[in-house]
Parts: sequence; C-alpha cells; structure tokens
Amino acid sequence: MKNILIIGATGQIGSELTMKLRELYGGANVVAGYIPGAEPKGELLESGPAEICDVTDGGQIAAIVKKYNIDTIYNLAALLSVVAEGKPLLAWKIGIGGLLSVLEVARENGCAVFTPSSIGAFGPESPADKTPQDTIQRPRTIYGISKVTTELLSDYYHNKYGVDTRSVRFPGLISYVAPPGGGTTDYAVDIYYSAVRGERFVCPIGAGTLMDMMYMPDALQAAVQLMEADPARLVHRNSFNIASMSFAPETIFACIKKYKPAFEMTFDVDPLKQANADSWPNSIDDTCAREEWGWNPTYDLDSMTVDMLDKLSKKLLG
Ligand code: VAH
Repeated sequence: MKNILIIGATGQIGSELTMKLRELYGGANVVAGYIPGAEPKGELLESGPAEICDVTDGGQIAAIVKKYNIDTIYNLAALLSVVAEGKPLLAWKIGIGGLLSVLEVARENGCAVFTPSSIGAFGPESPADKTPQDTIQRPRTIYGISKVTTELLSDYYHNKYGVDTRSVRFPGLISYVAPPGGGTTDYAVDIYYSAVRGERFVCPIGAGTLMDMMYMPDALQAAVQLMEADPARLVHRNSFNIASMSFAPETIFACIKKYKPAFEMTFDVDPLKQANADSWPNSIDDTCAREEWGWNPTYDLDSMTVDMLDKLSKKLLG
C-alpha cells in the first residue's frame, strides 16, 4: 500500500491530484501538505490528513514522512513562469532549495519522488516543432532554468543514491477546480471563464502563438501512471515529454465559439508572457513516454472544451 505526501496539495495540480490519489489509495494514505494561507478546504480537508509542509523546511518534511511512514512524495511546490520572473530568488529557493530538501529526505527515508518539469525547460535553441525528448535545453527564464536544474538534480539523486525519482514535462494545464498560479499559459484557462460569464476575452498571447496544452485529467493520469510504471522499462526518468494538443489562441477561441456563438475575443499582448511563449516549443514529441510507460492521453481540444464549459457553467452559474 502506498503512503503518499503531496507538497503543494492546494495548488492547481495538487488540489485535484490529492483527490485522485485518495480515490486510488485511500484517503487516510494521502497526506495533503500545505503552507499557511493556502489551507485545504471542503472535500480536500475532509477526505484525509493534512499537515503544514514548507518545501524549504527539510525538518518539517522529514517529520511528516516519519509520522505517516511515507513512501512516495509528489513535490508540486513551485512559482509558475510569470510570477517567477518577478521573484527569481524566491522561485529558486522554492524550486531548487525545496527540491534538495525533498531529495535529501527521500534519500534518508527510501521515498520515491515525483517533481514536475515543464515545456518551459526548453529554450529558443531547442527545436521548436516536435521537440525531441533529448535535445538542447537553454531556457532564458528563471522558471525554465529551475526546471532544467530540477531534471538534472532528480537524475543525480537517482544515479548516485538510487532514489526513485520520476518526472514529466507538463505543458500548459487547463482545469476548472483551482485556478492556475501565474503562468504564461493561464490564458487557456481564463478564456473559458470569460466564455461562461458571457464576457469578451482579452487575450494576452498573440495570434498564431502555438503552445502545448493538456486537460488536467490527462495530466493527473500521467503523474500516477508514471509513478506506477515498471522501473525496469524506464530508459528516461527526469523528465518525460508528454503531449496531447497544441493550439494558438484563435484556435481555442474558434472551438469555444462553436458552443458559445456570441463569444468575442480581442488581443492585448503581454510582452513577458509573449516572450516566454515564443521561447517554448510549438509542439513536442512524446514517443518515449508512450513506449516506456504507455502514456496515451484521452482529451483533445473539442472534448476538453465541451467538458470545461459544462463544469464551469455548473461551478459559476449554479
Ligand atoms: C506556466 N502553466 O505557464 C505553466 C507551465 C508550460 C507552462 O509550466 O508557467
């Protein structure tokens, strides 16, 4: 039986991953780690244990690992690309200082560790179309630099100490439960909120800007499936390219408009977000994930749009 700690359990990914893992492994076996000011609420609070867990405090992590006999840590604590660019030292402290705390606790206690990377780990020199699993990575953002370092440190702890570290390079994640936390791809979430509220959407990303995106259910499945994969099959570990769809703003707008004919969009490009987006892949090659652990997404843009509009209508309009 798995005993799991999720660090960052009330964030965009964590709030849904915690519930999925509790369904799979039992509520009592999945500890929601959070920081003061981001306390778990409602079903997340009532469905299992929760502990204050500051990713930069190795002692706090170790105490929780021992208290609950944790064997798997999902480390989701991070500042996303836009917020990180405004607070680079904090982004590094959380992303890398925090990761080292987690890896040291995992090394001392025999825990497996999942720490997400991102398509933001690629840069302008990386091939932009069908970006390969193994290629040059020289991102220009502190977010991307921290994600490349995350990949290298996670591999280091596996190769040197045998820690079972695994990771995927998430694209932009789209969900309706918890809002994203200040990323370049947030527009692909915000556009659905505008459509359901009957508001014109002002898009901060320019027309024609392709980015990989993924619906949250597929992202959660990827994390769980990778951590359950047979280690003997893994040629790679940190970090797997995974992909499901790639689109530009006008494409997602046109898809939504099929179901919301009155929906309108204009552009007001945010230079920082656009610079990030321009430095990231247009599409990525996820052959290795498919071959090594059976990655196979289920949602495309149309089925995601139908589900997002349905779920947000119930959430926002009752
Ligand atoms: C961000 N949503 O925009 C994140 C993601 C690929 C982008 O890592 O920062």
